[in-house]
Amino acid sequence: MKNMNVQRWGTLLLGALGGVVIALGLWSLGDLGAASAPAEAADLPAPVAAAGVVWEETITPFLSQKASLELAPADEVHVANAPDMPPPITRTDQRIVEVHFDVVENVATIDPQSGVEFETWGYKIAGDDTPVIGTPGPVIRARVGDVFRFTVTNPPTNTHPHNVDFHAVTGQGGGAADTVVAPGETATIEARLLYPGVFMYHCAFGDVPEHIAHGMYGGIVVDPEEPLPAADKEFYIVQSEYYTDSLEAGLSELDRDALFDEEPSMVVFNGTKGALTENPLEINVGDRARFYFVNAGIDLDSNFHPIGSHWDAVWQEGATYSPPIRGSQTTLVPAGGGVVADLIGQVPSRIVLVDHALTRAFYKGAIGFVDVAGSPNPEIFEAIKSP
Ligand SMILES: [Cu+2]
Repeated sequence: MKNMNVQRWGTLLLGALGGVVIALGLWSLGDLGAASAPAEAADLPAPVAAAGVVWEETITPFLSQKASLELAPADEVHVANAPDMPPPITRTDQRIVEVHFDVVENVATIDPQSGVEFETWGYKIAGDDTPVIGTPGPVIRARVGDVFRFTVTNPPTNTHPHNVDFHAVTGQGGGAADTVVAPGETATIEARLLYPGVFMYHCAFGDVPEHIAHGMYGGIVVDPEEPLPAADKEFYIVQSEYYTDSLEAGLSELDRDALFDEEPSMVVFNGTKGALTENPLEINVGDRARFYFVNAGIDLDSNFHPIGSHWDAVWQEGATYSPPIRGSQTTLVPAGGGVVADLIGQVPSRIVLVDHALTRAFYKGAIGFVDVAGSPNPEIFEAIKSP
């Protein structure tokens, strides 16, 4: 996509030149105004164009003809189960990326410590024998401009129709209208991935909050044409809510009053309470760790914070075409949104990932650990007097 880079920078240059022309025009208008205005108005500074604001007519890539596209290389990985990420897409051309999901309906233990069980619905990689409860669904990874050929199968043993709305897909309902599958049915869509970023997907069939409350969501990462700076470790985390009518051991039911009132009984990372505390993520001192984070909601915004660290870089709203902000403490992730956030392992420690609405972290499950291994660095931290 060398041509695209040239085109993009050309557009930027034209935009910048346009800004200068507008600024000069406004400046000369201001000058004219000053000549005929009362004396006090003449003291006002001349208007100038806002520095650094360049408008690009479009940020979607030039699309190679769909009929000319080949399948992505056989060794390129496009799906993974949380908290793993497939490696970044390194090719520079557009391809067809094929992904096949099976719908999962089962009963799962969503809090192993207390033994709370719940009827969970979700998605799994078709043909994958890894034991998963299907929530969150697998992460998908492709490259902007790719054709995303997605197939979903609802096994005949299931009892409900389902579908998928991809926030990365441009088309009716993000694909939901054309992926409705009753038990025993299979559907396929092809969609052009027009924007890079990290996006939510979810079931959007029937009583949509009910389907999401049972666990039908996940994330899709669309890599930009110009890759992000390399990270040493990458992780996939989904925040979500359960509305159970009980927190006791055994099967709980969906609490519809709590769902209506937007008062979840559990707020979790990666589908079960304790998923990332029983199995901490591991990095080393010096690592840049990147989190592809989706807030599936249903209802709560997430205040994503790494206790004992910083977000070194944050691509807000997961919009990776735009530059990141640097050096943030807590990033706000709306329900139905995502973020790409980096931290750097600076000293050996346990970094605690939380939704910093801390009731959710300490009482409801929105907490996870990142264990940083390596040598201490007293230049950055040391305890001077232990009690
Ligand atoms: Cu569904």
